[in-house]
Amino acid sequence: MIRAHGATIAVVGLGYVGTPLAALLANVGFNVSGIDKDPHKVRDIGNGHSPLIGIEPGLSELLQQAVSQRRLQTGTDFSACEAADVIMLAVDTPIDGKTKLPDESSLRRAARDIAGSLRRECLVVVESTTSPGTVHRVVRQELEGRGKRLGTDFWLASCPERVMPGRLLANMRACSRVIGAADDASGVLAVALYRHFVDGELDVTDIMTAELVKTAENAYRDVQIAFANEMALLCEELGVDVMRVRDLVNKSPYRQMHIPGGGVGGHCIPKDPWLLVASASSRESMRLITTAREINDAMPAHVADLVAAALARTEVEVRGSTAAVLGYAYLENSGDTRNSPSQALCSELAVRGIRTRIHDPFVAEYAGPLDDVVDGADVAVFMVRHEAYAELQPSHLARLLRTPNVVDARGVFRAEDVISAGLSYQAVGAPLRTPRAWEST
Ligand code: SAJ
Repeated sequence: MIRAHGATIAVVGLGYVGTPLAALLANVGFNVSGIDKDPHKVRDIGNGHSPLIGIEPGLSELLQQAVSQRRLQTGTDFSACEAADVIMLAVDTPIDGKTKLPDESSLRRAARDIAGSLRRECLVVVESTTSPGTVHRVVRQELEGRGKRLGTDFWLASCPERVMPGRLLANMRACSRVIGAADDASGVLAVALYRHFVDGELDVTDIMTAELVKTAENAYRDVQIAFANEMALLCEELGVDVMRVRDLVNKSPYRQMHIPGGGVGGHCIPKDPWLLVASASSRESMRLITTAREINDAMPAHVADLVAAALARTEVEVRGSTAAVLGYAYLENSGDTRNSPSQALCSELAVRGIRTRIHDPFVAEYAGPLDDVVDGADVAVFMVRHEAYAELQPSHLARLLRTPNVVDARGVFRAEDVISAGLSYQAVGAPLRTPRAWEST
């Protein structure tokens, strides 16, 4: 059935993964039922509209085509699973904000609902990123708990997504995928399924390995970013430009020093290291990965310190001053604000008594005129390298700011351009730069 497109597929969870996945599966010829607990998402997608924020090239067209060809239906109940040959789980797998422990409630609830609806032999695939060991401990347990038998009533695979906002469909088609299979038959079926829409390699392994690969690839990136951030802090102390250091380090073979900044946001990198750590017998044994998280999570507070220091050098009182925060998304040219470092920065500035005004051209709530946000502020803090900011003239900022301070957490500007406009310039990872005219005073 799977080989011949005849299969009926249920996609559980219509978010950043489930929505493009359902559209893509319908587009390659499967009959797809999208299931989500949110009736608004069900309605929007059922009408061919994507509920996702940000620009996702090709997604709206795919959704409209799938719905018009009646290959994609949506609903909130799990009855669609009864006729499914394949059920794909793409529900959220968050961590608890305080304990940093995995919150498996969505996954367990979805697995339980599937187990209650299973009426025929079915391949169950978990696309959600899970802490190593979770697919067996939660999904397989719920299915077998209802008397379903692996290899007879269901097959089981874990194929963690590798999407990126702004490139959901492109990544889903192009990226190689790791397929963790509970047994050989599950692996054969999962490969047959993914071969229909994945151009990348399909690497079959066991489920635990697949869960480890996914969480490790993101923990690895987080550690790389933390290294860059720690180097930035040292370079500020030593009065050296970290980006110059990075350029020269990366000339050495096999080096790939990442870019320091105002923090690490998004839906993957801040979360997946904690999913990985949770699989260890003790969190204390995972010191590098947990320390990297602490370093990256401390960057917004560091930017707040740079802002307070910039203000302290001018005659305004730090407490009661105003900072214009430019960029609220977690990534350049994106409207995605999940785990935004700018959110943490605003809280840190408030603790220091500094009022904030926010601008972001991609976030509807903050997409008003930039001049209104900067006009009369005591410092302009650039947290995201949106294209619109890189095109800004520092002289324009100088005309608007009440006190001439720029703090740059994302390498938006060249220091020379900013100080020649009469502004002080403090970049993350570089010494403070001030206009030459200030040196004589
Ligand atoms: N960041 C830095 N310095 C860097 C790189 C990123 O501070 O050198 C910050 C970004 O500003 C952002 C956060 O880290 O706030 C995450 O950035 P990201 O480029 O990793 O973007 P994400 O979160 O969308 O990551 C996704 C991940 N993909 C999957 O989970 C499938 C990640 O593994 C990928 O490496 C990344 O996309 C990508 O670049 O494809």
